[in-house]
Amino acid sequence: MKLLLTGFEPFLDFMINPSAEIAKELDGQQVGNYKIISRILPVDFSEAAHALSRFIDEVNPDAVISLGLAGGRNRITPERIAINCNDGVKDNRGFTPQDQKIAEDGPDGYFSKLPIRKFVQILQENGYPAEISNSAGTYLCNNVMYHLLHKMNMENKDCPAGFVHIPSSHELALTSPNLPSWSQRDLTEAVKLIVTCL
Ligand code: PCA
Repeated sequence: MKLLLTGFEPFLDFMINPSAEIAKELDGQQVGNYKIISRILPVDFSEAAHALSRFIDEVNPDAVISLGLAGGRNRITPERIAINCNDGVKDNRGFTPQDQKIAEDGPDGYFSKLPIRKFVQILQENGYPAEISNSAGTYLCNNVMYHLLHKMNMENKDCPAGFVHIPSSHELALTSPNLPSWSQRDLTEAVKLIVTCL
């Protein structure tokens, strides 16, 4: 079976995006039941969802995990819910949305279709700090999670799909002070572990 794994390009003052590094490292690997196929998404409100949709149509995955950096969080945080709202700081094209709906006729929110409780359990059992997050924010990560689940819903696809935020890597913390950070190797191992839960 195929798993589409997405990461994001760097954004704001974050010179490296460890979510993209994980995606690149795992691309082509067999993990548990899944062959991982990775793609990188732009931090761009007008493009990210189109890119994601194209990747899903191209790969036709049996599961989708999207990853993003939550700079400042010290643990892996599988997201419980995406909300129908774009708002935030500027994206990589300089666009700053305010109080915008993501899908005019879409529901207010979508719950993750990933086993997020199992993710937290397996991570903790293996010594990786993890916690369910009840807000993916209103920036690109929420936007991509919402679009992912909206697409699955509209196309009647019932497969594991959702979003996981990851903390900073040490490499990123070197250039962005005051960020709690993990080794890139631990970040990648943690993502491999959650894939084995599917
Ligand atoms: N994190 C941002 C967008 C890109 C990323 O990696 C977010 O949490 O919305």
